[in-house]
Amino acid sequence: MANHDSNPAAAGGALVGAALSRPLSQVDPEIYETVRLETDKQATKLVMIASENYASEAVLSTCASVMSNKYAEGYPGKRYYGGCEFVDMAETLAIDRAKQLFNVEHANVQPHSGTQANMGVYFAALQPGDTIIGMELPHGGHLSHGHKMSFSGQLFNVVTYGVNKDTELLDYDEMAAQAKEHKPQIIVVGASAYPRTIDFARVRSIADEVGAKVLADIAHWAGLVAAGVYPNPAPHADFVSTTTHKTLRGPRGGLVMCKEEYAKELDRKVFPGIQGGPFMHLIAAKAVCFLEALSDGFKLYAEQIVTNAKALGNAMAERGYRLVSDGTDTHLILVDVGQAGMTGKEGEAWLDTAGVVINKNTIPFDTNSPFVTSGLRIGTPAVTSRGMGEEQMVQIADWIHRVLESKGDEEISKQVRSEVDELCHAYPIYDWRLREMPKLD
Ligand code: DSN
Repeated sequence: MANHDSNPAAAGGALVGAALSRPLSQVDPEIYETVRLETDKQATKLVMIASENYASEAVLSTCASVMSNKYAEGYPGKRYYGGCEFVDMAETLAIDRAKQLFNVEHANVQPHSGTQANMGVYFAALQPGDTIIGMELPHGGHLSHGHKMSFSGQLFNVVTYGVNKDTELLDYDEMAAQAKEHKPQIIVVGASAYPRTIDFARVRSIADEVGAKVLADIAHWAGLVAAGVYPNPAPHADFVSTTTHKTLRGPRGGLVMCKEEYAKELDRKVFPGIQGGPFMHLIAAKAVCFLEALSDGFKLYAEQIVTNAKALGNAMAERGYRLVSDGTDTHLILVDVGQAGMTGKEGEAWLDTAGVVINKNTIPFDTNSPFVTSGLRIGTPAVTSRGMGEEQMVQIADWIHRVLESKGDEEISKQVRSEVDELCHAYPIYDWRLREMPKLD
C-alpha cells in the first residue's frame, strides 16, 4: 500500500491522489451551479430544438468516463501511443456498429463534429479552388456546405441550389442546371432545416452526368436513417457524414463514412490531416449510441419522432399557421410566423419564457436576416425521448398558439409555463440527476 504520509505533495494538501476525487460541488461551485441550472432547465422545459436530444444515461456516463484521459493518435492497431489496447477495442466496436447501422463499406468515428466530418471529405476529395454545390443556407442548408463565413466557402468555389419557390421542395432541376454549368467536383446534399425527404438516387444521377462525387450530410436525419424511416443515401453517395447527437441520440460528435475506395485517403485526412488525438470517451459513447440505435426499440422511437412531428404540424396548421413545404416527413416542422405577423426572433423569445425552447430560423426566400427571421424551427426528437406522443403534440401546439397569439403576454406565458412544468413532471427525464444535484447554500 502506498504511504501517503511519505509523499510530501499529498501530505501538503496538493491536488494529487484521493484529492482528485472531490465532487464538483466542492471543487467548483460556480460551474456546478451552471450544470445544475442546465439540468433543471432540460428537465422542466420542452426541448424542441430540432438538433437537440437527450442521450441515454449509458451514453452520458461513457462520456464522463476515464476514456477521456487516453491519448490514441492513429487508428486501432496503428497508434502512436502505448497502452491503447482497450481504446482500440472501443473504437473497433464503434466502427463495426456504424458500418452495420448505415450499411456502409467504411466508417471513421473520429471527427469531433459534423463540420469536421465534412472537412475530412473535402480534403480527401478536393483541391483548393475546386467547385462544390451545396444548398443555400436560408433554404435549409448548412454553413459547412459552402457558406462564405465557413472554411468551405473560403477554400472552394461554391455554387448553390435551393428549393422551388412554389412547392418549397428541393429543386432538383436547379441542382442539375447548376451542375451542368459549373461542373462541380462534389455535390453536397443535406440540410438543417428541410422538413422533407431527399431523393438521393436523383442526386446521384445528376452527379454522374457531370462526373461529380456525392456527399450526403445526414446529420439531422441519422437516427431516422438508422431506423429505416428516412431514405439511406449510402447506396448512392460516395461519402456520408453526420453528427451523432441529433436524432441519433448519441454523444456530441461526428462520423464520416465512404465507399472502400476512398477509405485510406479519408482516414488520412481526418488524422493527421485535420485532427490530432481522438476523443476516446466520445468514441466509446458513439459505440454505445450505435448499439442502442441497432435495437428494435430505437426503430419504434424513430417512427414516433416522425409521427409526432406530423401531429404537431397538423395541429399548428389547424390553428392557422403556414408550414414550409406544407408539412413534414421528418423530425421537424418549419413554421412561417411572418405570415402570422411576427418575427422568428420574437416568437423564440416569447416561447422560451413560456417553457418551450425552439429556435428562430430563416424560411426559403426570407426577407428578414438570420438574426431576425420569419420562421420557427420546431423539432420532436427530445420530447419523443421523454415518451410523449400525438396527444401531447396537440397540447404543445395549443400552448405555442396561445403564447404567439398573445404576443408573449406575461400572464398567458406564466400560465403556459406552469402547465409545461406539469407535463414535464409527468414525462420525466434525468430525474436521477435532479435528485443528485441539490442547490448549494
Ligand atoms: N447547428 C445545427 C443545427 O441546429 O441544425 C447544425 O449544425
